[in-house]
Amino acid sequence: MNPYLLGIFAPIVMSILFRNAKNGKKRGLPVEVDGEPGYAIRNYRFLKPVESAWEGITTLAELFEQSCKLYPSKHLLGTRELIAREVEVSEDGRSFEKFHLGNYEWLSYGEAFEAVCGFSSGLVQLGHGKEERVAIFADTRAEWLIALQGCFRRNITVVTIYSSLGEEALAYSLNETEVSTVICGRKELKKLIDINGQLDSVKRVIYIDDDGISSEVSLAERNTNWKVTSFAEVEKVGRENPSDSDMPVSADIAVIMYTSGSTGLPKGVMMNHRNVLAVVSAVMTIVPGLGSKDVYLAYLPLAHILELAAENVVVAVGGSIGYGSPLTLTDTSNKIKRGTKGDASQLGPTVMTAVPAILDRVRDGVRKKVDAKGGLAKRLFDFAFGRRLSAMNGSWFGAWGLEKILWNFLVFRKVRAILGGRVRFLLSGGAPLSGDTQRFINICLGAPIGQGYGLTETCAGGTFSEYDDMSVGRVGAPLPCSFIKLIDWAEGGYLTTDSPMPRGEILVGGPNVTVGYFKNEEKTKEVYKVDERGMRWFYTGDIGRFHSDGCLEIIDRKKDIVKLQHGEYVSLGKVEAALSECPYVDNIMMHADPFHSYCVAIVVASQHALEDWAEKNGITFTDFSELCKKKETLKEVLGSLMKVGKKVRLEKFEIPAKIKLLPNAWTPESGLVTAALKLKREAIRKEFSEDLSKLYTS
Ligand SMILES: *[C@@H]1O[C@H](CO)[C@@H](O)[C@H](O)[C@H]1NC(C)=O
Ligand SMILES: *[C@@H]1O[C@H](CO)[C@@H](O)[C@H](O)[C@H]1NC(C)=O
Ligand SMILES: *[C@@H]1O[C@H](CO)[C@@H](O)[C@H](O)[C@H]1NC(C)=O
Ligand SMILES: CC(=O)N[C@H]1CO[C@H](CO)[C@@H](O)[C@@H]1O
Repeated sequence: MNPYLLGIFAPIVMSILFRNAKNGKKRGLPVEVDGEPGYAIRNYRFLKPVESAWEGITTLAELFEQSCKLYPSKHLLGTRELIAREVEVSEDGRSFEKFHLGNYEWLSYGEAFEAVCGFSSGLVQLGHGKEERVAIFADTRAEWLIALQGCFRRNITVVTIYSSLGEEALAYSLNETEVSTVICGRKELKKLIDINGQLDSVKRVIYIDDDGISSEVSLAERNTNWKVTSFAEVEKVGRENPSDSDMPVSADIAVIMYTSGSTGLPKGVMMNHRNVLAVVSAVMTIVPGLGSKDVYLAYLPLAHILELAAENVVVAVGGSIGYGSPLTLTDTSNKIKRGTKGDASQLGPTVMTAVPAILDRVRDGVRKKVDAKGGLAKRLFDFAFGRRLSAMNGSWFGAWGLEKILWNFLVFRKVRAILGGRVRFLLSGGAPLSGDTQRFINICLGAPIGQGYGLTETCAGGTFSEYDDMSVGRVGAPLPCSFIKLIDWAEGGYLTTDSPMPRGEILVGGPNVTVGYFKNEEKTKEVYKVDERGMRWFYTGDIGRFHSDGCLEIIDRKKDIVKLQHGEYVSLGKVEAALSECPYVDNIMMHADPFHSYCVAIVVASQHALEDWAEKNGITFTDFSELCKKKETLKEVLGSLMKVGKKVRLEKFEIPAKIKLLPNAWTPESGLVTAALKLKREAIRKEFSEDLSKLYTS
């Protein structure tokens, strides 16, 4: 047969066969207990939850040592050489710090193992006691992983803290865990010095050598009674005075991970080696063909379980980890000197993790660039994109086979180059990814995205949507290390007997479920429970439903459901999602309580939509915040919300009766939304408490 014809027809035939197979594929199957199905749902490939993918390996320390012995001369940890730090001044006179970064310099597995053993022995020399805890409070970098593994070899529990955590939360978590040694970088050292009066238990600080850190070091030496040592020094002393390792067992606590609670102070989630190893084993089975050829770009916070698990997965298979940062990721990133290379194009990663906010940014960046080019380039892009989209939608007339190759070469190759051109798998987690962005990345990068749903409390275990599942909006079937079960939540109107799909609160069980909250028995008992069959479950507070193929979809959040005065329930999240379709809404937070019969909302106005409306209707104003206060503006926005609400069939009591319009967007810096741009309800309620009560009284 003519090879060209084969090139066109084979993919079409394959796609038909595949599509049928995919549609019928059950990815989650019922767990049968005592012959009774429907107890919980498991991954279709594994009868029992996976605990360790490697025989005889029960801790992360053993897993690391195994890889170092298997791949001694392979690259493990890569860090970019800093060529220069420069200050660029923009046209409007503001100055920006820019980096000129060079090649990756690598430590092999063998060298990394020596560094880990050195650091581990160095801790002993420094006087760090056997049962004391270490905190790592630093950006993602090679030293972070070395320190982590160094601690594991001594059976030391590591406390992790987000580097963006506020002062109060920082002092609280270090104090609660009685940390005696803190490992930090330059800006973190500065924060520690600021609150040193509140840190009763800290005795030693190990700083990672950073350009210009010496001023903070001398400040610490003058103003605190900490013993301040550099990372390199600890490692050197350890190499000169090696001590035997003191390996943990699988039930020993590996990490206490502090997560910001939506209310009040952070909570420390205790994870043992068994928990993390189960998740590492599970993730390994779901990334297709992961092996020692893979190169991983690490830039998300290691204080987040997703990144910690991902890096340990790469170590487990003998891959390489190149370090970067969100601000130097691409050639056009904020801190990259113009004309030099970003981390991705320098490294050429094959596997990456991402949070939705970053992928949204990539998408918007590409769209903007294409729009700016305009003309033929834009038309070509839109055409190619449409052709690939209809192929993805399952149409035979879309761009398959040779046409796909053609568009990839002509159009999407340039987009792929943004992330180095070699990415073959993307792992997304932390928040739900919009279907639109998922499709965009699928098409432009030509790389599948696996999406995870999990929480710190479940050690990132939960569900995972597989790369060949082309549906959007669902979070997939249980991970091989997890069981998932739904239970009735009658108050909210969600029942496991609902048709066509069972609905209810999502529970996660399996070896992945963590030990509980540190020093917080009460809260632990509230959300971790053992059922009548002896299985331990974490109560997520999320509401989901199971599709017939065993995949989960998150549909609501328990905490966000409020009962009104007359007993009607309002799901704040659902209403917000529906009303955000209103053109005047940039962001919206619904508010309801049991003391009133109607809802109110805080709305961040979309500036250009409102200004367009004002112009068309001859409404004059001097600045946008004035426009937001005008009676007629409020009336217009309320009317529009009503219209959208009716269209999507919201109940009357679900549509806000009164609103407050805000002129300024909510950003993570303002503390009102998370880094993934999720609403922080408590913070917003606090900030606008006066406005909210006015809405109910006026
Ligand atoms: C590891 O450390 C913990 C807490 O310090 C201790 O309870 C446990 O027995 C240690 N494990 C081993 C194997 O020594
Ligand atoms: C730290 O903990 C001690 C008791 O363990 C307490 O007295 C002190 O107030 C705490 N400090 C902070 C800043 O929380
Ligand atoms: C693809 O399918 C989605 C819904 O499943 C639809 O909204 C969209 O218009 C379709 N796109 C094309 C190009 O067929
Ligand atoms: C600590 C914990 O949650 N252990 C559970 C892990 O999962 C197994 C089942 O595979 C349970 O028996 C344990 O209780």
